[in-house]
Amino acid sequence: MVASTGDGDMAEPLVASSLPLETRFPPFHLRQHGGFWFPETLLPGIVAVRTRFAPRPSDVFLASFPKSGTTWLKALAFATAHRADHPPHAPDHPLRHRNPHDCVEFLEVSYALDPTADAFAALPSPRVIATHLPYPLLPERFTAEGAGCKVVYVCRDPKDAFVSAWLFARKMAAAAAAGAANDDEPWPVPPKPFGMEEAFELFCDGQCPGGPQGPHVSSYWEASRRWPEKVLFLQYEEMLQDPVDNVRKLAEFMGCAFSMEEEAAGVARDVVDLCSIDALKNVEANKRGSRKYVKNEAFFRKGVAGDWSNHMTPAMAARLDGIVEDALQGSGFAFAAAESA
Ligand code: PAP
Repeated sequence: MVASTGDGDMAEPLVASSLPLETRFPPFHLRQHGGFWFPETLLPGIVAVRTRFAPRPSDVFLASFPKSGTTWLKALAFATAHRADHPPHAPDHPLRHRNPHDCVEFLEVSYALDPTADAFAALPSPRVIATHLPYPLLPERFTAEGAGCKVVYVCRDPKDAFVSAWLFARKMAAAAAAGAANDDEPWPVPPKPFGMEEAFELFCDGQCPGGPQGPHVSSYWEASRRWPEKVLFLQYEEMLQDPVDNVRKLAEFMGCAFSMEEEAAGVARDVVDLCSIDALKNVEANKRGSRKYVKNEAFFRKGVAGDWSNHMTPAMAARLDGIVEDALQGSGFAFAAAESA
């Protein structure tokens, strides 16, 4: 697989097969690029984003390390940005019929599907677009000073992000096994049980999709300190504690703060209710729909803080906390003391 690095026509092509390879985190082969691990199939998209994506000053990117609250943030930001056209209490609201990942697409996934097209060009402004890319790999034209674009980042306690990622990977591995049994499309990583210990070692070493988590988080934290008007840094656990206040923060940052009339009418609360995990779990498209590699219901599991304690030993928790703490050292950000469910 060869893709241009996108730094101009003369740039060296990026040869995926020459990048470090990790084959143990199912269901995709991972390749290391720019210090982070990505599904190999995404590399052409990651490269194409840098050359082809044409940012608009009104764009809002929703960024996250995988399994940190992306689906929820997509729903909240979409409902907030489009509330004039789609009031949150409306029975035909898109989020009552569609999965949040269909309302807000991933930049690099879209370009990976067709690196020559710009699927986002047809979207009306303001566009809300998601990414799992770390800050240094965002397109330069997007992050450049004066570009006007904004980023909302959500981070999550590493232990809960790990447990969520491991269980999600197991579901995808099971789908891979079923696909292999049906002699469907071949899966890159041969299906086999994905044990907790193996997953944990890989996650601790950063050899997981988007990994390592610590540098991913610190890249956005530092950007949010440097350019607070451009990068909003949210925490999943704080969103769980006070979702309405976080939606207000989100709306204000996106340039569409709730008016006094909206506040009086409880619109922020309506957005939160529309996007609650229980409401989304009940949407037909989320109950029965599926995507290429996984059922939509897999995006809505527990949605709580502290579920790690049902899966990890205290020693594992301390080890992972220590790894992420070390990575965040000197950044000025630290995850709050661990909660258990
Ligand atoms: P992604 O990276 O594949 O897009 P992402 O949405 O970031 O996944 O993470 C999924 C987690 O968010 C799941 O956590 P869990 O496995 O610990 O339960 C999922 O349950 C949780 N989640 C999804 N929707 C919501 C929501 N509306 N409110 C709170 N948490 C949610």
